[in-house]
Amino acid sequence: MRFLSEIDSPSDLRRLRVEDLQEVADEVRSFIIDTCSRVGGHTGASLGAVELAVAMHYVFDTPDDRLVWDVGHQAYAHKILTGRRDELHTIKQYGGLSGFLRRAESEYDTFGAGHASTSLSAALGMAVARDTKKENFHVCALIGDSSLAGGMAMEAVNQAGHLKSRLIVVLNDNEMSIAPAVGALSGYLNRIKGAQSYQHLKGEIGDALESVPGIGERLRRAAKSVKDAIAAAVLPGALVNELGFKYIGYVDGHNVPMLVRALEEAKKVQDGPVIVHALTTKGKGFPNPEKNYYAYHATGPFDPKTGLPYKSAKAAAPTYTQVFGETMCELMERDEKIVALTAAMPDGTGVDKILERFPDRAFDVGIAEQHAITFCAGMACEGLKPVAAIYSTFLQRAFDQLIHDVCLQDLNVTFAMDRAGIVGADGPTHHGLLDIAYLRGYPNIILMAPKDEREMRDMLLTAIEYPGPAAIRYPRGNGLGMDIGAAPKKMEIGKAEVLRDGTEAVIIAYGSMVNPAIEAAKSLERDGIETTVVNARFVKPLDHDLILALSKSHRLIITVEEAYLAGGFGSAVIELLEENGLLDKLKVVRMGVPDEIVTHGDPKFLLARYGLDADGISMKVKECLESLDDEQTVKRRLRVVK
Ligand SMILES: Cc1ncc(C[n+]2csc(CCOP(=O)(O)OP(=O)(O)O)c2C)c(N)n1
Repeated sequence: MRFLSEIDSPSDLRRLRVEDLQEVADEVRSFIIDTCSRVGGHTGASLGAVELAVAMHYVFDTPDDRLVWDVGHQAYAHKILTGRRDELHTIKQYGGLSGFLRRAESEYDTFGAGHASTSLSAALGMAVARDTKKENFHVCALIGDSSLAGGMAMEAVNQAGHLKSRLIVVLNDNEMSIAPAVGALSGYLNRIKGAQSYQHLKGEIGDALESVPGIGERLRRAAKSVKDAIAAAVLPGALVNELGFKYIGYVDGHNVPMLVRALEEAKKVQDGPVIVHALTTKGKGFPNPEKNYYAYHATGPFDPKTGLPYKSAKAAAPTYTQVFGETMCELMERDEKIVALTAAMPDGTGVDKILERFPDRAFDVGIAEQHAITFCAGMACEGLKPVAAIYSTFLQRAFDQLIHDVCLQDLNVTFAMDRAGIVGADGPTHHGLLDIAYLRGYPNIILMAPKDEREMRDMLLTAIEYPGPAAIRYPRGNGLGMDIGAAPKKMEIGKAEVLRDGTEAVIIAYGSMVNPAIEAAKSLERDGIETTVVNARFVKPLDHDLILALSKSHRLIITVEEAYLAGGFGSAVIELLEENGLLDKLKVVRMGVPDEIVTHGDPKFLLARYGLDADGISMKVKECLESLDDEQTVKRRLRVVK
């Protein structure tokens, strides 16, 4: 590495000649491929933005000038150039670099990200703060073509065009989201690209008019307005101008000198926002990209020569996502009112299979979770049965739509919340730990979580057949390997399942925690402690009768959930006991995630850290029983002393 080993900060980069920058980009690209082939990561997304990162750090005086990256998954080159090169191999691992941007990680990460479409709002806020404080730095946001279509980004465009604050927006247009980009905006961007030929047309018409011999001033002015009128009619970039943005482009997003020139031009725009439209290729430089879906977006470790993923040792059980997709296809076959929806995550949610099989009844709405939910509400008003498959963390975006448009109107919409719980390597922005709390507090909706993939199939049918809103949460990763051959059955709503009977304590587990609870109970049995284990199935409505009965026959209840404790499943149990005046009659202990940010890392390790595995649960049961014994001994002693 002729240059890269000497670049420890962007000021080292800025000492180089423009002519050397393409070679720097090549070195950065090789470095990303080498590192990601060993540890995985958002390889394709980051490879597409290498030249952009080099040019932006060259042209802007970072960190004084502010670079704001949307999502942050494409920012590996940015990390490499800002002093984190030698740590890149730790990315997404416990204690290592975040896979996204974090203000705490570097002064060059001006705004934390992970969710899409935030960069323009944040950058505009910074620009306005700069103007208010009479400071004079540049603010430059980088956003992908799909994230630009997100509602929030559009809201920011609207305000930016109105405010006329100095703001540079780099559009990283690779025509891809995780899957191919969808929507009318994507078509619009394609037409801008086609506008190169219109530009020629515009030039030719203008030149022809101007070359008329003896042209007077009026005719020249008329010629100019004809030229502009034709240009406005045929040049789609005009829309950008109408919204108050200047437009520079398009530029080859892999040509560093050209990008440098475009960004230098953008810096000169003083009177409002400017957009630099860069065309890039996702996975640029990835080995055999055309053969390899892995080039696009994110990868696990792969062979750097072939680009192919290393084979995993044994065929694992199907994932919850796969079972969801297959079950939906079965149910949609039987009931033509069922429709499915994803917000830009067709393969992540299993909706890809549904889109293939039922292209007219499945929708990818793009990165538009808010719209997605109200769109479902509209379909439900007309008697369809929409199922929105959205990760727990991204559904947070649509909180008000969920409440105001779906629950308040008691509409039949099913929320299939994939990646509920600790997701692991993607970390705090992606953990799905809040959905119980954010859904439990409002009437009408029912909430459930399956103990395994077979139960998920039954819950899916139950939710779809339920006439109001219903949500199912299920974790990332493989199911338990259950036989899923039987057709899904409707379940009784609000009914829990007793899996083991014991005398000493009750463990009431929700969803993904049922299996560890059973394992814990088996290990406790070996130590002579008999516990009752309940698969709660529903947090709303709770199985009141069962929980109240168990609270009368046991002295200890332990609730376990893979979610934040605040407002979670255990809180619901405590509320029930409190309402029935039972809280002082027994000990209730909640296990879950405390009030802290859960970092990134191996999910098994993170779960163990919070005691959310068989060992953690059995230890907690023993600890609680011991403390109860101590309390009772003390009470007995106190009685004797009295
Ligand atoms: C609110 C939200 N929804 C979904 C995602 C998942 N996601 C991460 S990156 C991505 C695609 C982004 O596409 P684009 O903005 O074009 O950037 P590219 O990856 O192509 O560089 C999606 C859908 C997310 N991060 N945030």
